[in-house]
Amino acid sequence: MARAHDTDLADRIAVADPDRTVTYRRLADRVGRLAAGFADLGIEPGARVVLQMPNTVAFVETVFALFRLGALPVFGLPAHREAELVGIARAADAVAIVHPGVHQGFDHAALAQSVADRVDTIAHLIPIDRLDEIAAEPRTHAPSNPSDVAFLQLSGGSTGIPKLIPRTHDDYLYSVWRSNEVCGVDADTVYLVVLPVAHNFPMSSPGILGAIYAGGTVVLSPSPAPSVAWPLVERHRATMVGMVPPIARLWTETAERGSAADVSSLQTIQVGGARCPDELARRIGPALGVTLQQVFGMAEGLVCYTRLDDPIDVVTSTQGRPMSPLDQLRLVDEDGEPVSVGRGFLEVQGPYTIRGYWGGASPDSFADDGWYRTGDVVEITDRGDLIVRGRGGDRINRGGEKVSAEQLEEHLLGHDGVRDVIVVAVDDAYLGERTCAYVIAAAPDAPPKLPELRAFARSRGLAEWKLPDIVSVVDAFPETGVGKVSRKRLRELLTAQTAAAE
Ligand code: J2J
Repeated sequence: MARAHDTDLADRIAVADPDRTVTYRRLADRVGRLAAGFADLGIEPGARVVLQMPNTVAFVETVFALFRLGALPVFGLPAHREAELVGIARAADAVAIVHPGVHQGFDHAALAQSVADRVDTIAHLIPIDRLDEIAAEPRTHAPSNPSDVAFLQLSGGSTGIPKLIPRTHDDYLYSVWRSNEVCGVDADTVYLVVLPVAHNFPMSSPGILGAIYAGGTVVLSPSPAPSVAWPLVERHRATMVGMVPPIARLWTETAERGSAADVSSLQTIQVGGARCPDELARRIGPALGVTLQQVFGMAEGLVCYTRLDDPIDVVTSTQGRPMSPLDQLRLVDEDGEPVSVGRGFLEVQGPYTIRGYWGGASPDSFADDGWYRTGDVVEITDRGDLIVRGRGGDRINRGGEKVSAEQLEEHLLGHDGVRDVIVVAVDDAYLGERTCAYVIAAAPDAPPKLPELRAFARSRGLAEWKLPDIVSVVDAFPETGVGKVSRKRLRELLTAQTAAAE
């Protein structure tokens, strides 16, 4: 892998956003000063700090400063609201929240304060624009052990009690290093971030850590919209970008219509987070003049990539194969028994896949021998490539953002007009899946309406993407055929009924 010599690196651009451009020298200096500043506040090695930060240079500086100190960033998202942040902060016993103040018209300072009011361990609320004031004279901090937990990621579709994912320095670095090899990342790579940067995909596949590890450049876009992101591609000559399928569709259609922006520097577009329809996959390369790379990954570990030199039909119809020869996969049926056909629920173990959540949450997510149960139904081709066919009905994949059916049901059940509710995924041409709440009304003559239930879920402190898209009022749920009403079985039956009705 081509790496910049250290002497050259100092003056190269490490990170840029629309407002700031920072060289490696400046980044290193700033990280040292912020690490000292966090330590002066009383944040100790091992302490957890919830980040709710938009796509800016400050995010990168803060994450590296916490790493330097040995404190653990907990990767919240700007879209999270009170219910999520309280759950995350409690599960992590967090001592601080770093927030953006007023951002896109929303008062995150007030949100952080209400979280602090409810979570005793929170001692510091740090607005991003006060990071400068905190910064102090750099000093040496005791190095972390490679096998220490480096940070906590969030599991997609967490229920009421969030599943926090403990990733260690060595496991994550291995995944970043291997990703760089597979994705051809080197010192000439200019990696553009258009997804929320705290997601595992833009962090590590190969993401900002891959680009920085190789001495390349990271460019952070505040939005994935072509009108915002393409001028940044042009200005920084971005070579690589990772996105979810709905964004890929938007970029492809914009390019097919003909656009004035020059995006010819782009070499690779990675698409993952949700299933990329084959039809879209075939259009991306020709429309944007790039190599498409499909990525099937998860914050718990396993990441699969199509290879840059794979035959075009493999690239457009599969989600690739594991990045490491040490990743082990097996397919099982609903009861966890091995299947002999090449299709089933995927379970995985390997050098960078976790064997348990933080604090032992959700033990059912792991088989008795520690393998991670992904919940995804996949098919493995003769060549060893994976095709994602779906997943169990507990989680909706809304254009890459995951929604826990169970969590939304719990919240909607709190509404006076709802006697019972089951949340399922319905197919959607743009997002892949949308959220449908089947509701049995408390008063059949006055069933609750969609806007009312959305407003209610919002008032309970849920992120916007988790609010129901569709409400369907029914008199009763289908018979499950078993004595005990299993919500899992009901979700499956309703999903099947909805699909049949389309
Ligand atoms: C179908 N489903 C997919 C794909 C993820 C790289 C890329 C993505 C993530 C991510 C990530 C999919 N086709 N190509 O962490 O490093 C669904 C699966 C999976 C879940 C994980 C990375 N790519 N998925 O999306 O933790 O259901 O990670 O189990 O957010 O997304 O979600 P998450």
